[in-house]
Amino acid sequence: MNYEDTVKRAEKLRKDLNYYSYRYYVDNENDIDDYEYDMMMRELKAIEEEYPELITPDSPTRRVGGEATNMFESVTHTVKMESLQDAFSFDEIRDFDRKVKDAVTNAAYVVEPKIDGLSVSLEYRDGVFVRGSTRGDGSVGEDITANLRTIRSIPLRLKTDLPFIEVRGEVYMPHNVFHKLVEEQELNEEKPFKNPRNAAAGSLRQKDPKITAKRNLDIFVFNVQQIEGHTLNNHKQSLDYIKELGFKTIPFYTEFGDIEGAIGELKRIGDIRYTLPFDIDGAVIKVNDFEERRILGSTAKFPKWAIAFKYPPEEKETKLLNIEVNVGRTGVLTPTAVFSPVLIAGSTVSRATLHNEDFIKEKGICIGDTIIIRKAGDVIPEVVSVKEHAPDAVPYRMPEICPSCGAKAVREDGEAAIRCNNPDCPAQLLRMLIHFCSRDAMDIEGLGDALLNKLVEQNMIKTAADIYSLDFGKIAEMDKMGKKSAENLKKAIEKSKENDLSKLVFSLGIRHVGAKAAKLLSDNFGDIDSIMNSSVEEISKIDGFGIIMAQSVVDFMSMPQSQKLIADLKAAGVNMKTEDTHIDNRFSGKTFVLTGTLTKYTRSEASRIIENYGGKASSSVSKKTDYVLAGEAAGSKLTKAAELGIKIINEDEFAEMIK
Ligand code: 0OX
Repeated sequence: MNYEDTVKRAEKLRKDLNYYSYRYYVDNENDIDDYEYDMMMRELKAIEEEYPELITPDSPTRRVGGEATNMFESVTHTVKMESLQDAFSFDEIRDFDRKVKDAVTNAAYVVEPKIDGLSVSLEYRDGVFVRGSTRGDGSVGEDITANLRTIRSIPLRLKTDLPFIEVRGEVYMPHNVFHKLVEEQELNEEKPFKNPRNAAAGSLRQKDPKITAKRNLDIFVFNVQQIEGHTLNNHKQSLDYIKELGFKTIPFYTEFGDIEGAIGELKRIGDIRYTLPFDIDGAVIKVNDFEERRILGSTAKFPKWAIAFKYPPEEKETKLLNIEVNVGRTGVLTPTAVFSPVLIAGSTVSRATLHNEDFIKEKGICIGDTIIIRKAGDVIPEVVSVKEHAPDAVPYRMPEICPSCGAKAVREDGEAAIRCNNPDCPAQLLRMLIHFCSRDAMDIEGLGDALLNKLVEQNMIKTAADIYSLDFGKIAEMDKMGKKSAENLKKAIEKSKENDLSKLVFSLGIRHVGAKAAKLLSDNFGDIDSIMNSSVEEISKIDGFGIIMAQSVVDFMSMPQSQKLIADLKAAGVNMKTEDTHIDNRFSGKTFVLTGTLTKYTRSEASRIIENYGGKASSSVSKKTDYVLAGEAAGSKLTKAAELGIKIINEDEFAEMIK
């Protein structure tokens, strides 16, 4: 391709990629398959690498590329980013309407949801995104252009080359993205974000835009701050217009001729608020007409033509029927409030954790009390307070003995938890077994809580390995069972022997090791013996593992009971290896030697990858060696490889080879 053609090709790729991205992230339409999209992106990146002068600010490659900064530059907002006056009742809304009517007659209103995120300004010159900033104090914010570029629903180029426009929007984190992020943070033993708003704030103020890029933030644009080259007369018209320009506008905005219509819409939004896939913290009523807005003007703090109605967090009253104490897999006694079912923040709940003894004491909770329930972050039910004590209320006391085995339950110094330390506690065994058989673990259909309970009670199961030597004749004779069910159970147990190693590792119930961590362990080590023989140092090298998780694995594997359990499971024929992840034969006939300290992979992981691609990992360098993968502080093997003229690669080059 000659230079002229390359310029044209880059332009076309940019245009097409921006178009498909808009369709996907704004319209929710997938017009192209991921592979084709990735190939186009790769081609554009290659062109830009060779001809950096062809990089434009609206290139889709710029979304993820920005460098980390130490400081955000300040941005003075030409048009102030005002905040809103709040109202907490419809009477306050009617007061607002009266004040509006004192200045203008027949004002029409637009009502829209108030997204619970972070307000930002986006500036476009000649249709190209040139700057994005935070609201800050409304007058001066911070330049976060690089971070905003990573948000796929923010257009880098508008559909019209308008001379200038500044819009305002709210950056937020959708619920599904938030839940996934929290799951990952828990897996990595990081402190999880409390709610989607905090998560969005934390992600947007990242000094490294690459982190923001991974957070899948989104935006709703709700205002035109400034515009040149086009005239707008009212709010509704301006939202319709910016939607045409390619912005993802606030999801619904409706015009009403009078305040009662607007109040009806506030009620409607209130009714659907828990069905939306993002958080709102209210709804906004705005005077529609711009000339009327000008007449109304602003106070020092907020415009007089708009008001935010705040919905109270939904709280419900209910009766505390009981406090149940359960013994967890690790022996901790956890109290749970059981109350009359209530519909709250979108679903019916009847239970909430009471955490521990101190929590119950602080709130003064007694069985029979009328309590107030709320959903923390609109998700997890929690007991807010006691509204009224039952007439015969007595302060609740946690049991001093384990409700399952009767052993003394102890609260150790400095711990909030009360624990049963009896290793033979049937409740702990039962919990362990329920977990062992659950879907993400060994997935044994038919071996549910009730049957496991019976099997434990009848001493037919003392450890998880006993599941593999059950007497199905006896089971067939048990209440509610029969021959057919026993046969099906036998089949399900047999089938579970073939499970992938990751399921087995998860089923062991190692503290801090969830399904994802179990998968990482099995992918990295390949078989149970390698996991058992690994050190804290080796395990903590796995991306996603911290020291506490690694230590927990090593502690578990060093316990004689764990070793016996694994040996018994092995003897019963349970698979102890991960599935063959052979992908292709790109390393067929090639021998690699690993040397030095690797930072991206553990040694066993790198070896497994090489083997998965048909290669061989060897420990000593010889003429037959094809590659030496050298980490930090590599020693004699590296010297020998250099002498023999063997290709030496670093971890980045290795990563490229296995892409
Ligand atoms: C929101 C939101 C915030 C524009 C002029 C005064 C306040 N969070 O969704 N602010 C405004 O209005 C601004 N509208 C919104 N929808």
